[in-house]
Amino acid sequence: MPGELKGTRVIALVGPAGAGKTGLAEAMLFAAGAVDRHGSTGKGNSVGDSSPEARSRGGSTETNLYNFEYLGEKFAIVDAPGSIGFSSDGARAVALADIAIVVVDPDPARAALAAPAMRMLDEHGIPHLLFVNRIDQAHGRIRDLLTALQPMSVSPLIARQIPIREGDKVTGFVDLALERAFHYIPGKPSEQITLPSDLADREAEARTHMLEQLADHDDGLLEQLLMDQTPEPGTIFADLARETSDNLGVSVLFGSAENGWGVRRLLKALRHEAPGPQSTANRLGVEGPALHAFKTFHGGAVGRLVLSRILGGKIAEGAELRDPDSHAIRLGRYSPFKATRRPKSMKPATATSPRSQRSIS
Ligand SMILES: Nc1nc2c(ncn2[C@@H]2O[C@H](COP(=O)(O)OP(=O)(O)OP(=O)(O)O)[C@@H](O)[C@H]2O)c(=O)[nH]1
Ligand SMILES: [Mg+2]
Repeated sequence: MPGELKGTRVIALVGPAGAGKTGLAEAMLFAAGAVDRHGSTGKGNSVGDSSPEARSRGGSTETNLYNFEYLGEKFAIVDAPGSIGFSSDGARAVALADIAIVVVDPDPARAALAAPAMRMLDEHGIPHLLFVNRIDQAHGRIRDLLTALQPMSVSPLIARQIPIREGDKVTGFVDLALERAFHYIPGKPSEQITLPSDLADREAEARTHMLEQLADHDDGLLEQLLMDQTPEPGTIFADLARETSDNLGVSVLFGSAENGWGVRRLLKALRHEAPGPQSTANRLGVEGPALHAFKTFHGGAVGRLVLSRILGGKIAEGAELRDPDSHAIRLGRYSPFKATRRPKSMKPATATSPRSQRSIS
């Protein structure tokens, strides 16, 4: 499309405190090759939560920002604190994201904790997925979790995977779109295996349910299903992408941030299905270049540092901007968001000059 905005896609991680958002960001950075060690917030060696406050509290106290490239495409992550006392810190940045991932615990008894995040995403019309984390600790059925979560979502939840279990433990998953089974390997990409024969009926039932959900918004697919034809994977993935971008359905994937399980599958889903900056510009009613500030730091040698996302085109240093009340503001020094590295010091990113802007564009 001519004039379509391209560039870094911004992913927000939201959900209850302790669900594993900062851990998932770490796992995504590691799986994408942005960092060479898979740290953990539990062990105090994660890229995010590097401030003394977050380390001693054992949870995020402010929003962590990261960026990475995956298979040649650029992404930034906004990792918002889940704890109520700190949740306002991430709200503005989350509202500017192209897509959000709601990170939840597999225990249905804790499902209600995801309600505030799900409500906020629905209210703002922000496309989102659900990632059921801590699958290494899951005991119950994912179906029961989805039944508990569904009332919190305006759109239907679409299970895209079913678990493979050995005894009580989840040891892998079947991707329902690809009809491929994978076995988790700690610290390594999952290995493809043949679909366990005892899962064949369950897989067929779950896949049919997923396809029927997609057919609610795709007459061609509905016709194929009625005629007992097997749809092409391309059709299924295009429908899944549209369900997400148009807020028609919420894809559900699962895994374990701590073990890196299901994280490459999640990255691939984001790569193929996350909407880009143009959708967000449309959602926010942005026409032409606009700078959206989401956090301001004042004081000391820093002067004023404004973290912002630029949408709608380039903005030069020194440009005159208008605030929502049409007051003129001169843009100071501008510094693009630097590549994420494991922090050497415990300090968050700081600016080098007064009135700096740091932007994701
Ligand atoms: N067993 C297990 N533990 C996990 C997993 N993911 C995260 N954890 C642990 O859960 C705890 C909380 O993880 P965080 O990533 O800090 O959670 P968070 O969602 O960022 O929490 P807030 O920042 O407070 O909102 C840490 O001790 C992690 O090591 C997982 O997949 N399996
Ligand atoms: Mg966190």
